This record gives sequence, structure tokens and C-alpha cells, in this order.
Amino acid sequence: MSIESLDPDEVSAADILGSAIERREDPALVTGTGEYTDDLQFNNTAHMAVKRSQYGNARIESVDTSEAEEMPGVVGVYTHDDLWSDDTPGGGSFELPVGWLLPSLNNVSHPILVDDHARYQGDAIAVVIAENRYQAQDALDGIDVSYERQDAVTSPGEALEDGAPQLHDDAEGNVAFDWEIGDEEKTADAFDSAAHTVSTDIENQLLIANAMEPRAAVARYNSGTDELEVFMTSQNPHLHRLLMSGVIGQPEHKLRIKAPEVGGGFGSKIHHYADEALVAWCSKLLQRPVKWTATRSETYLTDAPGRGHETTAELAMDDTGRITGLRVDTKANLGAYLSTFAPAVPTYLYGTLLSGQYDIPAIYGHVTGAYTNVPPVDAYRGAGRPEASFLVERLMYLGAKEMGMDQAEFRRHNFVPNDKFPYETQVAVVYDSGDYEKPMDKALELVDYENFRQRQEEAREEGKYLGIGFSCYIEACGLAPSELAGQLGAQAGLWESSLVRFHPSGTVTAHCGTSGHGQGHETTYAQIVANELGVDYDDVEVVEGDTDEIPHGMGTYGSRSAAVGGSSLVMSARKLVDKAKEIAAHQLEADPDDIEFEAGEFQVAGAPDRSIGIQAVAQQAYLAHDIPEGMEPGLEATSFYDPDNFVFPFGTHVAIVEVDPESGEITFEKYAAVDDVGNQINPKIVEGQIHGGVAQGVGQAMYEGAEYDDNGTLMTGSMQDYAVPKAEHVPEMETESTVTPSPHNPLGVKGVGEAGTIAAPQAIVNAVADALEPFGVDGVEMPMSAENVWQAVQDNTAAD
Ligand code: MCN
Repeated sequence: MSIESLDPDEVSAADILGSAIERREDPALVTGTGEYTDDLQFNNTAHMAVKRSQYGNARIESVDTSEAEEMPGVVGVYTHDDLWSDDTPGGGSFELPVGWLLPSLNNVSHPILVDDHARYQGDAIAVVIAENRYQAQDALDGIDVSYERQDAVTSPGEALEDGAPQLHDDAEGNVAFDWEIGDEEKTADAFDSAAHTVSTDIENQLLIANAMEPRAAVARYNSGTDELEVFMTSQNPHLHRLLMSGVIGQPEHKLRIKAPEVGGGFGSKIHHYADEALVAWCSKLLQRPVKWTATRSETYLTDAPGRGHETTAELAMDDTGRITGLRVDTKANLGAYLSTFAPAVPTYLYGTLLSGQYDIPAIYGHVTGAYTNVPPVDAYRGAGRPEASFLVERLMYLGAKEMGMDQAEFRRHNFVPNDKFPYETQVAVVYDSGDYEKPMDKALELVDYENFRQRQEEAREEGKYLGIGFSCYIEACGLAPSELAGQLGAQAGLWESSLVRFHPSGTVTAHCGTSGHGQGHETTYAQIVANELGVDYDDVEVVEGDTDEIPHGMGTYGSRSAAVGGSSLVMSARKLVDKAKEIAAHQLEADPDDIEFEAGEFQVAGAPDRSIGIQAVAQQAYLAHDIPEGMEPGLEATSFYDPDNFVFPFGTHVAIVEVDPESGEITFEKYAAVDDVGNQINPKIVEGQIHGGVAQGVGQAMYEGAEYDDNGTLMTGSMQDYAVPKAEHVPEMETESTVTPSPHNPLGVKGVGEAGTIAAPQAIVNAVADALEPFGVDGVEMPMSAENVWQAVQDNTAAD
């Protein structure tokens, strides 16, 4: 069932919040009038190209730029030494900073141009600036780099072994950190006294985000004012402004970061990369606009990949099938250097979700972060939470099999019961609200579970192998509060800021510090503000993604925008209404305490004929001829909203597949997704986010994976080799929802942007395992290509 989009004109003002109105951002995007970074044209723009290491691990003996400097159109060629030269703008660290510090963190230097050691294929060695893009690209061939190749290591497990190639002198054994969560002793006791245990080894493969628009930046320096504008593909302009100001030495208040349309990010445009800093620095140096747009190949080589875990996971149960303990040991790939949020992803964003939807009395998680010769690894849609959810649900599959219990019943048997919310897990978080039976019930109905096992049996008799897979996932998003994040190592707050401003004519601009790049914020934020102020939806304009237009902000990632940004807008709107109420009371000659506000009208209590609309009040606020004495004119309000807790969306996804054991082909018969994201601002957008998220989860389960050879050379560096699912590969989905509001934000919302990606892979892997049970297969490594599936069948058949 697909939700029908509604024309906002056909939705009453009272229903605007919660209605599936069509996305207002789409006409520009689908008619080609959306303006992306690479579309921007400034006079006298020069173009940047980056000379990158062709090897995964190599000492740089020399870099000779003389030939490139003489090539047509070349304006300049710059290497590491130029960053610190007296002739070039200085004051910056020229090192990429880390935004999350763990107590055991072994941080390493990460210069924006390498000095004498390139640590991954694609590491930036030099930049060329030329009159046009082609000349810049051609001149890269004129740079002669003399390399001394070294052995490379790309898997975290191998990087942590004795004798592995060492990436950094100051990171012994390639250890970036050693981190733990939960209670080791209590968990060991649980395993010692368990009636049953299961364990599994999991490789959660490295994924590349593959946003539609490659990373891009255009910088424009004004030497008269010392102002530097950088237009770039950013998920968080304010954070980029803060970080870049330190990297290149440009004062924060003289640096503007603006994100034009951004063609998807999926996490890869949160972090601060070398390229954008180099564009900005070169613009300042040359005092002219400089532009860089990554080629698709550069995207594959340098965008921060995500996941990359090697894990052993174990589950302990009593003889009734109640889980008594869960233990996890993970080696996490961090790549060659620490990316901006890298330390948080395989630790707090992962370890805190190891309880899943289950009431588990003892949990212990141990994570070792490893430096390897791949690009710096960071957040990719879900970031830590898919890895946790995957292993929990794989263990649940194996646990049910071990106990001889039905998959759904085994899960129900262990769900956190409703009377335990708010539920404090053994891994440091408190789930705000939940009702895990409901999505399970709906999902079972959608797939007609009652009749499935019989159908499966009959199909097997005909040589057809059907399987069903469950994923009862939980996710933590709307990351906050700042104080807690600070205690855990965050180097920034996790609040969100907004400004809601009435114009004298009665229209409204809502500014928010989040920075949408495909999620439909212009629509949903307008719904929130129109509802709060009681004005027409079309009278509200939404502004995001520009540090000059919004006082402050923390950006869009971690499915935080609705819960934190949306709530901030509510707070600003409510502050604004408070002021408007005083003006209304003055105009109506009544006490403010006697004024009621509903649907955009201020009314004297009990006197319906004495009222004034909020848009008329706005006009009065700017006329300022007749407002309360001492009140400032104008009608706008700003707020910084810092939530009390994360929000914890959840749901049940169920996949039914048919697997051909002879070819290894997997065919979807059904995919049911029942998600609970609290109150929904716009059910159509929620549905779209689930669809997109599941598509990426299908990608991980069946197609995607970054593969490196022994030299650290990327073997999957193009769309021919790195398989992103096409429309025909994504199953028809039946989506439904349940609603368990978050109790601690004013909208009662939970995030949805990552839910599908977190939920899907394990539903599909479990379904394939279930289908192949007759062959003794209890799991297939991702991506489950036909070859991997076939091989799993062969391995087990051979073992028999
Ligand atoms: N929403 C809603 N009701 C809710 C929750 C959310 O109507 N209960 C709406 C929101 O108002 C917003 C959208 O759903 O319009 C997503 O909201 P939210 O879950 O808060 O997530 P964010 O807006 O913070 O988006 C971030 C999230 C992440 S982390 C990744 S990765 C991701 C994703 O969003 N990347 C995307 N979705 C993406 N969608 C597109 N098109 N492109 C990406 O790069």
C-alpha cells in the first residue's frame, strides 16, 4: 500500500501537521532548476585538480612539479611544503581535526596534503590550479612523484595482527583505540551458567555512499573585506565553517559556508575533507574564485566509506529461551587517519544499541579501532546502528534455531515489555518509549505468517526454497543531549538552533541550523511552523544550509532534523506566539492572561467577537505605532533546543525470498516494513525515507562492498565494479506504521532517515538462511551475490 500525496491546498489548516502533502522541493529538482554547487559560475574562476597517491601505502621520496607548472593554463601547483611557506596564507593547522575524542584515542596527524607518506590510494599529494578543469586535470600528469611502495593492510583484523605493516609511528600496532561498554564479568558469568549459547563471526563489509552528486566546492575570496565564501556539498555548514576556519586559518566570522542543492549525502558529506579546505585556501592565495568537483572515480577513492567491522558475537540463553547474556568483540576499520566523527561510530553509536529490542540482563562489548590503508572511515547511513542491529538479529535467528523455537515467538519472548519503559539497557542508554509487539503483529499479518510455514513446506517438496527473515530493529537518533555527548567525547554540542521570523506582510521565514539534502525539510518544517502559528502553509518559507542566513546550527545527520531541528522550530514559534500574545492583548485591551490562541487567532477568553489574527499582529509589531510600552518592535524568535535524550524508533521488517541453490539467485517474494517513528509530520515523506533506506539495506545485503587488493588498490572503483541496486533489484515493499510518540520532544517525533537501512540487511540474510536451512546453511556473508550464496550451499554440501 502506498500513501497518496496530497495537494496542500486541499488540506485544512488544522490537519497540516501529520498530512501526506507533496514535497514542495521536488518541482525544482525534477525540472532541472535546482542549483547545485557545480552549477555556480563566477567570473574569473580557476579550477582545481588533485594529484593523488596511486598506491595504498607508499613513502614519497620526491614530488617534482616543474613540468606541470609549465603546462597550458596552469596557474599554480602546490604541495605540502607550500602550506607552511612564508609566501602563502598561513595561520591554519592544515591538519584535519577529529570531532570526537575517546579516552584511549591514539590520534594521528592528518595533513591536508601528505608530507612523505601516502597511506591510502587517493591520499592527496599536490593540487594544480588552472584556468579550466581540463587543463587542471591534464597537468596532473606533469607532476612526477617518486614513490617507495610499502606493504599495505586493509582489513582491521589483519592490521591488528603482530607483524602487520605499521601505518603511523605513533600508533603502535595500528591501534586507534581500545574501547568497551557493559559489564565484562557479569556477562562472563551469564555465559558460564548458560543452558544454551550460540555464536557467529560477522564481517560487516565496507560500503561507499554513492551520493548522486559527487563532492564539490567553489570558494570566493574577497581581499577587500577578507571575507571568504565557500559553496559546497555540505550536510552541516556551520560545523564545516568552524572546522575549516581552524584548518586554513580564516576567522570564523569571515567565513561563509553555503550548501546549495546537495544531491544526497548519506553521511559522506558530514565530514571535513582535505579537498574543500584546499579549494578555500587556494582561493585566498590566488585571490580569485576556485572550483573543484570530484570525478566519480575520486568519489570512490576518497569519500569516507562506512561500516567495516569484523566481529565475533555470542548469545547466552536459559533453558526457556530467555536471553541471559550477549557478548561482542569487534575490530573496526578506521582507515588511514581519523575522519571527523570516526571514533564515535564504532563505539557509542554501535555499542549502545547492542540490547536491540530485548531485555538482556548482561551485555559486554569490546571494540578495537584499527588504522588501515583505506580512506578514513566514518558515518554511512545508520553509522554504527546497522552494525549493531545486524549482529543482534543474526544472533536472534541463530538463538531461535538453537532453542527450536519459532523466530517470531523467540523474539517476543525476549522483547522489553511495555511496562519497563523508559527502559535502561545494560549499555548506557535509556529507551524513551516503545511497544515492540505492535509492529511485529502488523508485519506478521502483512506476510500472512500463519500460512507461511506450510507454504514453505509444500514449496520445498517441489524443489523451491522459500525463506522468511525477521529484523526487529531499534535505532537511536536525534543525538543529544549536549552535556552527555560532551562527557562521551563530542567536541561540539548536539542542540539545534532556529529562527522564526514574521514579515510585516504576514508571511513567515523559518530558518533552521539543520541542512537537508533530500529529506524534504522545506515541506515538513513548513508544516510544523504553519501548524504552530496557525498561518497558511504556503505563507511559510524554510531556509537552511547557509551560515549567513541562520544564526547557528549542527546540521543534518543521525536522523536528528525532525526530533531536534523540528523541535527547535516549535520552541521558536512558541516564543514568537508569546510575544504576539502581548501585542494582541494590548490591541484588544485585555490582560495577556485572558488571551487564548488557537488556529492563528488571539481571542479574549469568553468573548469570541474580540479577536485578532496573528498576521495582523505581525503587521502591528512592525508598524510599532501601538504596541505595549517598552516592547521592542518586530516579531521573531530564536531558540537553541537541546533535548533530554535520544529518540529510539523501532520496527519489524520481514523479508520473504526464494533462493535457487543451484544458481545462488535470490528473488524477493515479499518485503514488509512496519516502522514506528513516533508521530509523523508527513507520512508520505516518512514512507519515502523508509523506501530509500531499505533500498540501501538491500544494497548492503546483496550487492555492495568496497574491495581492496593486497596493495591497498581499490578493486571496486567504478559503478561497473561496485554494484548499487537498480530499481529492479529493490523489492516491492509493503509499508505500515505504528505510532509510539517520543515523550520528551514537543512533537513526539522520532527519526526515520536511517531506519530502513538499519532494518533491512538482517531481514534479508535471515530469510536466505531460512530458505537454505535444508542445506545446513545458517547464514551467508554479505554481499550475498549469487556466487556467495552458491558457495555457501557448496561448502555445506561438501561438509556433509
Ligand atoms: N519526518 C517525519 N516524521 C517523523 C520523522 C521524520 O515526517 N516522525 C520527516 C522529517 O521532517 C524529514 C524526514 O522525515 O523531512 C527525515 O527526517 P529525520 O529522520 O529527522 O532525518 P534527517 O532529516 O536528519 O536526515 C538525515 C538522515 C540520514 S542520517 C541519512 S544518512 C539520510 C537520510 O536522512 N541521507 C539521505 N535520508 C536521506 N534522504 C535523501 N534523499 N538523501 C540522503 O542523503
